[in-house]
Amino acid sequence: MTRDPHPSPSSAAAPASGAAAFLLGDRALTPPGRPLVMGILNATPDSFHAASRVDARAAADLARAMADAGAELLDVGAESTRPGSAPVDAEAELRRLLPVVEAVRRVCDLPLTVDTRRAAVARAALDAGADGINDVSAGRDDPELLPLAAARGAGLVLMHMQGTPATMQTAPAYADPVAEVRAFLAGRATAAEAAGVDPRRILVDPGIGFGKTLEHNLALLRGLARAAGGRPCLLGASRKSFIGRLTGAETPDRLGGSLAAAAAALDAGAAVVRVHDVAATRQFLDVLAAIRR
Ligand code: HH2
Repeated sequence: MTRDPHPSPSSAAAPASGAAAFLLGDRALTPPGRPLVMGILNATPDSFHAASRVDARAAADLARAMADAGAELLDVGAESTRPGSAPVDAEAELRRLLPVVEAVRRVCDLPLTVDTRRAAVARAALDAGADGINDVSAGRDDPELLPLAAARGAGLVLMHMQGTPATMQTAPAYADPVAEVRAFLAGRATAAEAAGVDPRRILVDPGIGFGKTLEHNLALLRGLARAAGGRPCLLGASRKSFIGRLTGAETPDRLGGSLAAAAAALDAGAAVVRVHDVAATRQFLDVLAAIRR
């Protein structure tokens, strides 16, 4: 990863070893021949992986530990979007999120995204030092979110989801998941650009587990590069239920399967992997990338 407070368009646009460079706020990030590792912090009482749940005090410790373990970005969310989850109201989301963003910012300067579908929440987090917005609704839930990202020069993750978290696993259906996710992501990226977002600030994400069966998730992991359509891509597969469906393992025992998904991200030239296990993922990717070189 290189950090350049004054990125030039050419340095941000030059692809490095397969994965495209991108901007997160004013930071130019260049994947070093493998996906950058983004650590997950959840300011929630109910995120599906209990070890990712933090309050402000625990967030400072976890952020520091993740930085020491080799995290290159962090993502903080305050609303679980696991299958069957109900939305939290904006006030509660902000009450949970802000102290955690502030605590993370006090202990480390890593590039930081906030996982929210709400412009008001994102605005407050950007004011508190976040660099980007990770929107699992890809700008569909709040019409103010794309204009906010544009106005603030924020990084923007646009994720595919079929349905809503409350209902998405009821009966997901696709004729061709890779082609449909690719078309959706291309359309949302175009919408973001139309709202004024710099294309170098956009990452796309197939949304593993968001309105997908096991077969849909596997098709997207196989077809990740095609689904991304040439844009920098983020993959979030860490400890998700497709690993349990394949292996019978419960959430605390899904690290091995998560690393297999990280290998798929490396092979597809993904820019970022969003993970719960920073140390193991960094070591895995560093070694696998060296072998593949
Ligand atoms: N997955 C989760 C949440 N946010 N954002 C992106 N861009 N991509 C993902 O795959 C993704 C995401 C779900 O994981 P987690 O945050 O650990 O769980 P929960 O939603 O239960 O808090």
